[in-house]
Amino acid sequence: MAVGTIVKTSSTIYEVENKDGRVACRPCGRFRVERIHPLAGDRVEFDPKEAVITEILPRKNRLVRPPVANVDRLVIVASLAPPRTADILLDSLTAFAFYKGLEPLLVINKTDACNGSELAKAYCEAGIPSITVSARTGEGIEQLKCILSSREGGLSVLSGSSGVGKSSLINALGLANAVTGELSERIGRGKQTTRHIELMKLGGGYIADTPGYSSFDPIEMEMTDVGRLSDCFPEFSELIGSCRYGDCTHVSDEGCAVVDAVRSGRIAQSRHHCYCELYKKLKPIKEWMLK
Ligand SMILES: Nc1nc2c(ncn2[C@@H]2O[C@H](COP(=O)(O)OP(=O)(O)OP(=O)(O)O)[C@@H](O)[C@H]2O)c(=O)[nH]1
Ligand SMILES: [Mg+2]
Ligand SMILES: [Zn+2]
Repeated sequence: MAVGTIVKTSSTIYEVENKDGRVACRPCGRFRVERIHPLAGDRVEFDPKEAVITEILPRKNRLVRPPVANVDRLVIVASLAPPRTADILLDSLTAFAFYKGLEPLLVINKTDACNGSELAKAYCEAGIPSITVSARTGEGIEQLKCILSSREGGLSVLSGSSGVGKSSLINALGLANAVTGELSERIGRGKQTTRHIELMKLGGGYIADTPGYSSFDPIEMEMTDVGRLSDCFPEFSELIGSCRYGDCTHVSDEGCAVVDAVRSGRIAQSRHHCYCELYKKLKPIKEWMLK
C-alpha cells in the first residue's frame, strides 16, 4: 500500500501522486456503499498495482467550492481594472479564509491597467497580506511565486470573481496552459458542475485554479457560525475588548469600539459594511437548521 495525494479528479477516475509518480485510480467498492467521496487534495492510501484508492486519510479541512480538501492558503485575486472586484466579495473572501483557518493572500492583478498599491497597503494594514501583480507584463509574478512556493507541501487555492485573471496568473507562473478569457468562462461553468479539479505543482506544494463567481453565499460555503464572525476581521480584534457591552454585536451597538473606529476612519467602512451584511445572513442560522 502506498500513500499519495489526489491531484486530479474527473467523474470516476482520481489521479494520485507521490514521489514515485502518478497513478490513475478508482475508488474501492466500499466507498460507494458508504457514500465516501474522494476530493482533490485528499491524502489517500492506494494500491498502485491494482490502481485502487483504499482509504482517505483524515482531512484538515474541506471546501465546498471548489471541492478540494486540505487547503492551506486562499489566494484571493482581485482587480481594480474592469471587471472591478466588488468590495463586498473581496471582504467576504478574506473573512471566509479566516473562518476556515486558511492563510489569506490578496493578489491585486492587472496593475498594468490600474495601480493597486494603495489598496494593497490598506489590506496589509488590516492584517491581510497583499501584493500587486500583472499577469500581462509579469510585474510581481516572481514575488507571487516566491510566496506560493514558501510553504513546503502546501496547497493554495485561487478564488475571486470571473475575469480577474486567475487562469492568466496560472499561465504567468508557467504552470499550465490554462484557458483564459471568454472561453474559460463557459468551460468554467461546466467545470463547476462536473466538479473536475486539477492541482498543479508549485514548489513543494500545489495550486488549484477555480472558475470565478460573482457573489458569495456564506451558507453554501459552510460559513455559518455568527459567533465567530468578528474573529474573521483581524483589524477588529484589538478593539473588541473595548466595546461597552460584553455581548456587543459590532453592528450598530452603543459604545461599540469597532463602530467608533469606522467613524474615525481607522477601519474601512466597506469592511464593516461587509461584516454587517454577513452578520445579517448568519444571525438567523441555528445549529439544528444545518443538520
Ligand atoms: N490588462 C490586463 N488584463 C489581464 C491581466 N490578466 C488577465 N487579463 C485579462 O483578463 C481577462 C480574464 O482573464 P482570465 O485569466 O480568464 O480570468 P479568470 O479569473 O480566470 O476568469 P474565470 O475563469 O472566468 O473565473 C482576459 O481577457 C485576460 O487577458 C493583466 O494582468 N492585465
Ligand atoms: Mg479562469
Ligand atoms: Zn462592538
